[in-house]
Amino acid sequence: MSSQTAKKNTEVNRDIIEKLQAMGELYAKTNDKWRAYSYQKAITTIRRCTHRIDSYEEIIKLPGIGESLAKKIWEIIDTGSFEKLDDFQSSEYMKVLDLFGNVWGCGPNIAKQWYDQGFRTLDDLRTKAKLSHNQQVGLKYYHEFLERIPRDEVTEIEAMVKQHAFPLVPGLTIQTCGSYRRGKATCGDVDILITHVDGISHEGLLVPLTDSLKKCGFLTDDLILSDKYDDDGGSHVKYFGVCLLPGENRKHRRLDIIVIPHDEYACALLYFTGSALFNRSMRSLAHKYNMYLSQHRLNTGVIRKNNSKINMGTPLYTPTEESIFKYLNLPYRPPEERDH
Ligand code: DCP
Ligand code: MG
Ligand code: MN
Repeated sequence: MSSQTAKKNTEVNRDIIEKLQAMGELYAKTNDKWRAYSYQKAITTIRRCTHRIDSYEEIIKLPGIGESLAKKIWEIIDTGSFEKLDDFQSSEYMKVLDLFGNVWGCGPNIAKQWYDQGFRTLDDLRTKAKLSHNQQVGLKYYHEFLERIPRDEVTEIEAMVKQHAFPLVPGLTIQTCGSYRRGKATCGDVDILITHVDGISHEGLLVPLTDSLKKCGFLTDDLILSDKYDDDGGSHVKYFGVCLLPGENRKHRRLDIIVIPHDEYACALLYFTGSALFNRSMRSLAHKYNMYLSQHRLNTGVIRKNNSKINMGTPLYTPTEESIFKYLNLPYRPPEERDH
């Protein structure tokens, strides 16, 4: 798509698209996937219109837009406002879903269930809801987890992990990824990737490492510790938890650690550096070349049928992130340029 046409198209019906987008996002938050999807479809259709839409008859003729949605679009054009969106945005329901949706690990589904059970405040959750261990942790640090972590503090957290890891296994490669590696001034959490060049010394590291970090009081709560092989045959072991640096006025921070075999390093580094949006477009590009990019490897010669892989293909040699870009015919992009 030429970016010039795309720009012109979205400009001309921009107010409509923005309101539909906002409404679609609210539906997604309430887990109304069907409505969220039909809004998304309508947005795609309207983006393709090169002229200003100016009649109801025209809207109803557009593919994939039914009567009820067409009426709403006409309301936006005719009156410049969208009452249902305004009501929805200011409703108690949406405010509560936002509040609950910010408990770490809670999706729209759980937030909605809590609302339906009659809960309206964090205190309601604390005193009346039946919470899983992770939800209790998420609630305990609700406000702390919403605060961004200054970059310098991420560096301190990384140093603490290194200080406990190196005595266990000398020569480990320890790299902080996520938004930190993308150069952000503040981060939502700390994402640490660990491997060893010899290809074996990373094995069995995670449990002694987290034990050591618990003993000194740095790790305060566990969320996920997983050392299972996933369906891709990968052997990432991961720890999601909560840490607290020593000293006055410190805050509890979310810490993710992934330990991987060295031959998966470049793909894991690429994945864990993100952003999530960037990863999605890399994966769909791989798909186009009949390849498959995961956090473990890049496979070529993949055969798909109806979107499921009937032949997994063969893994390519990916010693560096650069090599992955090259296979996908992309110019290399440094981490700071991987937000989209
Ligand atoms: N990731 C992904 N898809 C997801 C979640 C994560 O591809 N659904 C990858 C890309 C992310 C990386 O994992 O960059 C780390 O995940 P985070 O949730 O920690 O995201 P960021 O570090 O990018 O941002 P933040 O500053 O919010 O932590
Ligand atoms: Mg992160
Ligand atoms: Mn993370």
